[in-house]
Amino acid sequence: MAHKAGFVNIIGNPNVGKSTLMNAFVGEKLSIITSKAQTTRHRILGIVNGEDFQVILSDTPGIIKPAYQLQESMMDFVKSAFEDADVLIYMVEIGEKELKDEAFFNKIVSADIPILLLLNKIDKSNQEELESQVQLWREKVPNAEIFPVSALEGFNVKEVFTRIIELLPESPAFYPKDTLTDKPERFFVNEIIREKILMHYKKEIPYAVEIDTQEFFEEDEIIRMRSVIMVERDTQKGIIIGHKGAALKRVGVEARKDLEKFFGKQVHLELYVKVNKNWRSDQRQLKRFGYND
Ligand SMILES: Nc1nc2c(ncn2[C@@H]2O[C@H](COP(=O)(O)OP(=O)(O)OP(=O)(O)O)[C@@H](O)[C@H]2O)c(=O)[nH]1
Ligand SMILES: [Mg+2]
Repeated sequence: MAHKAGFVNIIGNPNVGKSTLMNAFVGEKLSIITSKAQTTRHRILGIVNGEDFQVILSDTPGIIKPAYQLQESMMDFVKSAFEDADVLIYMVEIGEKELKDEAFFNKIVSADIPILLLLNKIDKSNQEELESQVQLWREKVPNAEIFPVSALEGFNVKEVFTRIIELLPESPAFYPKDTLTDKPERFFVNEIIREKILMHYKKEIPYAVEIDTQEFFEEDEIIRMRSVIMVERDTQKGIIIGHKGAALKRVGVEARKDLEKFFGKQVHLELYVKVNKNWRSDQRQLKRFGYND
């Protein structure tokens, strides 16, 4: 059989389960997952390699109307995912009625590449609701093939993968066959720490935070890391640290456990908190943190 390879890009509203799906395909926790919207801020590649195929998946941020520069950059990642897709996965969740951005939606319905519309979280649904939802999306996106799935429970995930392989063009691999992602180690350190921030702080705090891992030294027995948690204001710094440092300590302990699992090695993690006023609206800073590239 001829070798197949191509880009399969996952887009959709925030919180529908895009990252859960990518991790399920790859079999690794490459993308962080939380119950909060706008968990994913980057375009993250997850590569599945087989003897005669290479599927290059892209997880992307949920589609929103941008309110500040960081969100503009997030939506640029989504736009780029339209440009190089061989197959587009449009993920919606049970009960969802429309994509929040009409321009993106119009791009999907007029796309000339195969579209797989994945109706996710069907584990939360029943037969009757499922049938009416499938009907609804069939009318809205007539150019798509519809698959009801549960990314969380793995329902229909294999079947979708088989269909992806069928749809991929014949092509040699784009990346060496042992490649899993395009992101460097420090990126995953940042993300694992940010996941703990999303989990443990409320309201605007997680959205005002960016992580900058400044040191990553791998020794024989241990990896030593030093990361800065950046916030926009002094009051946010106080909240992150918490009474007698307890809140920050919890983030550190939980992140270290996950980092040890991710890297398969003992980890020493030093965390600092720094105020960096308005980093979310500063083009130069955003570029430094890997947005706008
Ligand atoms: N019940 C159920 N929950 C799911 C399923 N897939 C994902 N979730 C949950 O939905 C929430 C969001 O999942 P994510 O994978 O982070 O969603 P996302 O689309 O990547 O979100 P953003 O990155 O914020 O755009 C998490 O709490 C997941 O556990 C599913 O099939 N069933
Ligand atoms: Mg995500």
